[in-house]
Amino acid sequence: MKAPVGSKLTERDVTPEAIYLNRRQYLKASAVGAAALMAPALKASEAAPSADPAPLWLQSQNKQASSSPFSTTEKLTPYEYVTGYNNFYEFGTGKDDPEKKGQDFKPHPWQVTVSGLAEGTGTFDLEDLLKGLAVEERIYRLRCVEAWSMVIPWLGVPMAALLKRLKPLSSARYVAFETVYRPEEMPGQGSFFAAIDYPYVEGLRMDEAMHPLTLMATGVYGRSLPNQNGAPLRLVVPWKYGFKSIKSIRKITFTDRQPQTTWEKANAREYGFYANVNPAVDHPRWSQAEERRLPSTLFASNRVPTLPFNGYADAVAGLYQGMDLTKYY
Ligand SMILES: Nc1nc2c(c(=O)[nH]1)N[C@H]1C(S)=C(S)[C@@H](COP(=O)(O)O)O[C@H]1N2
Ligand SMILES: [Mo]
Repeated sequence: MKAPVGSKLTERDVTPEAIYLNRRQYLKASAVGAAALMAPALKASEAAPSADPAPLWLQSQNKQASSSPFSTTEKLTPYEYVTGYNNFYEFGTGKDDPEKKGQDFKPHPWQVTVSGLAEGTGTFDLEDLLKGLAVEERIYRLRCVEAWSMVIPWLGVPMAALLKRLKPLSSARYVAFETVYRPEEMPGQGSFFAAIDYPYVEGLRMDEAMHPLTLMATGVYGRSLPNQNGAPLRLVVPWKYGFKSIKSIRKITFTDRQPQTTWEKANAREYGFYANVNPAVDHPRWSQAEERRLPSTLFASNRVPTLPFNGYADAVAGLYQGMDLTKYY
């Protein structure tokens, strides 16, 4: 296996979770309440691991992250699982393919093309797109439609802050996202037997995209995103199944029509546009009532009940008032 681009260490050599856990101990010991919440989440002395291959501007923006009151206090899923058990079919369908086969992918330099119903259309360098936006740490549950889940400490900017600077027109009712298409760096995209169409596409209703919980992630576990987690920029929508959280975003399009999404195109009966986590609506081939909270083993399967909207119902159920969620799954 190759080391990450621009470094001699592999991610596992640097045990960032140890750094992370130390910091949490420190936060607990030093202060409580609002003051602690406002403190920078990452101290200079606890810099991202040296394996972080991102450009310095991004490392430094991520390092200034502040903690968020939206974070869960549940036990974090270990770094090895967050970065070693992934779905990123562009690199293969095995859970360890993205880490193993994703290391030749080059997420820098990066540009994002914005089009459609907005004033701020054009192609932007990632640095300019993110400039001046405050990064937050958000510890969220991630619930995959396959019925496993993790607790992940993301870094990122509120999607609303990013989209507002693109000045969407009032006629924009949806926002669509597209993953980069680079078959030469993403072996799954070139595969003749690909399970899904590429580029991967996703979308949100505008009010979902602007919701305060919706994050444009730029990092995880105190460092910039590893390739397998969707470097350099990926969506995180914690109340929806994981497949909505599109990785390595290259295009953003504002539109007045509900965008097509990859998994709906692949199998509309099994995967809908909304994809809100819902224990009451089973997948046609399995129950969604419970999930395996990773790590789970043969002896400790770690089953926990799945909660409506993945536990974020208080914050988001209002977005779907009057909608039949068995129909709009
Ligand atoms: N471009 C792209 N984005 C993607 C996927 C993918 O295959 N390709 N998989 C999705 C699925 S099914 C899940 S569960 C999450 C997994 O994110 P993680 O690997 O960072 O935990 O990414 C989502 N985003
Ligand atoms: Mo998923």
